[in-house]
Amino acid sequence: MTLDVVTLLNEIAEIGRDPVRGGYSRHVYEPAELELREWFRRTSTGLGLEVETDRNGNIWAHWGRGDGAIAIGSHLDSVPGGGAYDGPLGVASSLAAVAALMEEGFVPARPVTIAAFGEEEGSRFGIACLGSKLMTGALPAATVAALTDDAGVTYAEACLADGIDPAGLGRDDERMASLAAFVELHVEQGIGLADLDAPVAVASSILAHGRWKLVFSGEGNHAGATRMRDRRDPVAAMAAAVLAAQRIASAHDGADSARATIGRLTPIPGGTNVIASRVDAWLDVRGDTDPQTRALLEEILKASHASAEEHGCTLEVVEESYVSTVHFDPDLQQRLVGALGGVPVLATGAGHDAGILAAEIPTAMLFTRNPTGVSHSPYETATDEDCRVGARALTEVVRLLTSEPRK
Ligand code: HGY
Ligand code: MN
Ligand code: MN
Repeated sequence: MTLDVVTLLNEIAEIGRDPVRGGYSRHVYEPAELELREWFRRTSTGLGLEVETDRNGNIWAHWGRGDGAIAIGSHLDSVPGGGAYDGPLGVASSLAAVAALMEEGFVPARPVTIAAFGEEEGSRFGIACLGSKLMTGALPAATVAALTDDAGVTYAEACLADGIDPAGLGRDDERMASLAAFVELHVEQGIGLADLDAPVAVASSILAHGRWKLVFSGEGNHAGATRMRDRRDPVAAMAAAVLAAQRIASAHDGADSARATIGRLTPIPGGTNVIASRVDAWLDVRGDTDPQTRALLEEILKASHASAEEHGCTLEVVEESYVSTVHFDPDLQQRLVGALGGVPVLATGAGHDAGILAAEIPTAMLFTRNPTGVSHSPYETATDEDCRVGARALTEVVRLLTSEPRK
């Protein structure tokens, strides 16, 4: 059976469209993401793969069973108002790659398994890569089970929607021992390949990155009756922190990579004629190394505390997640570059499940060209031709890695 990556993406093009934000909102265990899970299961079964949902909510489609497996795949969930490619391109390319090898009668000397990891974006529960972090034990099961979404639903409650028993969450030794390597294909989330005029790259590294919740507290009051000098307005305090983050990261983002973003904030209670009593803001900070990222964070937090004080407010900071710089396995990188005829090698500022698995097993990534570099936006794009070139590259990588029997 032939499966074309573009046709596969077209099959899911109407699932989870967001009429308000534009693009797609496919949040883990919500109806759209559940529909994508069913699509992945159905398509995999149709291909003759054996489908299994693990106890951490990751779905696996096995071509052969046993140890020494080569895993490929990505995720199906999106950011709020995200693009069509971030995640699903990797899953669809994996299905197309396996179908192409089956079609030509290739017999892999090792099992191949396609993974669709759960809650890669952290859009519903705040922390990214929950499926892979649970599986590797990078996060304790109890911590994940207790996370809540905006409506107060816990992860433990939400995962029941796909039949996951929260009692089974946690490090999956057996599965980790069965995997020899993981390769994640992803749309590039930058302009590197467009600049190089090349369709596919191999990844070298991921920036260190973390998320911090900043709670600015002041005094709720009346927008008309409260004199300006009497206010303790946390929104004003937060606004100065946003500008400080922008200024401080910009000053470091040159030869080194420094990124700081506040893209999500909630004023409480949130009325036009109400001075808020509190604002929750989430700060995303990234850098080349742990010391550089921590130094950037400290500088931003210093400015944020000063801003809170200036406005008569308090500031509480909670680290919600942190992942150190990832350097992908150099040997695997070189083997992939060689098998693909010398494609470019690129670093990325975006986090991935591959970055979590890299701490445990040889891991690599392929990037498919993104002509504008835009991602986490409805305007994320890739040409049909490049998607097909990417899927063929992944096919060659699977062929390479499964041509040698396991030792
Ligand atoms: O946030 C990230 O870097 C990723 O896209 N999850
Ligand atoms: Mn993403
Ligand atoms: Mn992604």
